[in-house]
Amino acid sequence: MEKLENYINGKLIAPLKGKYIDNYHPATGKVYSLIPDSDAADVQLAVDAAKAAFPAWSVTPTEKRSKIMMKIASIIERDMKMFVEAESKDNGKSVHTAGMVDIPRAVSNMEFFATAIMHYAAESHIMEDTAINYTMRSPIGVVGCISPWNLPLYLFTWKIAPAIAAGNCVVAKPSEVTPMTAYLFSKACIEAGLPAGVLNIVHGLGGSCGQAIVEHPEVKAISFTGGTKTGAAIAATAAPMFKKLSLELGGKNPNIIFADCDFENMLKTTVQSSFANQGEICLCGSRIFVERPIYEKFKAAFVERVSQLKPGNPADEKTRMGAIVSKPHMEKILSYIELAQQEGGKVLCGGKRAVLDGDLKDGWFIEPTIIEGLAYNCRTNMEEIFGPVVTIMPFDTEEEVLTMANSTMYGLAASVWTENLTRAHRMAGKIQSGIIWINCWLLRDLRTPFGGMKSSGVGREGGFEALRFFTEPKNVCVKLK
Ligand code: TXE
Repeated sequence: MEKLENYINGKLIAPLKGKYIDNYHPATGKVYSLIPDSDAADVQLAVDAAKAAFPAWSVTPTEKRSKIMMKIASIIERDMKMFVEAESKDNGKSVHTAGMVDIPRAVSNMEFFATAIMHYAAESHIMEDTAINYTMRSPIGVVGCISPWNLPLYLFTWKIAPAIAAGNCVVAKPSEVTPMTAYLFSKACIEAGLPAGVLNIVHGLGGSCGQAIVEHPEVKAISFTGGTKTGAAIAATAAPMFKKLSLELGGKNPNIIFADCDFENMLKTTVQSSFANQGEICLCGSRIFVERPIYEKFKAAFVERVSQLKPGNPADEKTRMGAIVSKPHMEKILSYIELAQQEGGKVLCGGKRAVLDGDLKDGWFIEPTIIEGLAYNCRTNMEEIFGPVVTIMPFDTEEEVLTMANSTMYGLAASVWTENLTRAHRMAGKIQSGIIWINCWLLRDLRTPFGGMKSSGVGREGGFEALRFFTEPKNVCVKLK
């Protein structure tokens, strides 16, 4: 049984106490590797290494930092097949999704911030002939990056890349549910010649290893992506320690479809925005609102299209619906399908655990599920399910659909489908989300501010927003006479 190792001070090492956690293969439900069950002592080693590396790394010329990051990106690209298969096996997602989304985006994340840092300049403000102000932006020091299981390497690198590009040294913890590609990433860092201690990856549980990172007094900023509840727990620890916090949390995103939409394009994309990555993307559109004149037409077409989406072997190139990431998460999703029916919902397709054959018979698969007939403000429509489950509801007016769309505690993303430009802009102005897609979904420009409002998070990632988060600004005012 393969035992993963922590990556600390440039070396792959075992957890100090020699304790390990089972790592599962979602498609078979079986343990296939072990990961370090690290604790505060391992985190201390990582913080010491990061602290020791910071003085040199923070003054390393940006061109040199950039070159090493580009080298890491090229190694991932060279070993694309290995990373794709590892991601698929670890998370349960199809090799198609890992190969089209996760790993290429991890490469893009490294390349984007390796180049962004070369163009990142600070501001100056001239007080006529009295004084010159300039803003110095320097790296913070040792920062913590904690990432989730749904897009493992994609979200892991989305944090690490800007952090090290800006000259910080990192103590990172991937999800204990999907540690494999972070482990492979650490080997790529060693091969690329990333100096020891610049990045340290400590594997382990959130409550012990993750908590130890968040509460460590020498970790000056925390960038977290995960559940809203966990985000609140992290904020409760970090806020009184005045740490910088970036929190990318849950979502319950509306997908608003007007009768004048480009129907075929909307339908194709809505299948994607509902069930991509088994619905385990915080940006998925899980509440679908359809203008009444096309509600029945949409319902029939959507059910017909989704009924063809069969959960299959994630390792098969043809599979588009993989396994759910863990048994507890599969049970959580199934419990929400149960709840929806108790709340009066009608399952139009799916609704059950899918049982495959052969060695996948114990795998964690759920049929893509569509439910109608629910009140817009019932629990099923208010709480994040984070699986292949969507609800559909008709609406009659813009005011009505805006009230329903904005009624949850979340505010991450939304899609609006209409050919009426004025209406599109009007809706975008009134929807309470950090990201709004008009006639598209998951179309991403890495320069844009990424994140949500309300209980979907604090702060923004992406582009110069991320470099601003990972630097400390200082205003210097120089009198001229
Ligand atoms: O996330 P957690 P989980 C949502 C989704 C899901 C729910 C819980 O609804 O059902 O969150 O998922 C680490 N201090 N999203 O359990 O617990 C943990 O080890 C420090 C949306 O996977 O938030 C992991 O590395 N760290 C989300 C990371 O936090 C802690 C994507 C995420 O774990 C910690 C995933 C603590 N006290 C789930 N507790 C999105 N926005 O995309 C846990 N961790």
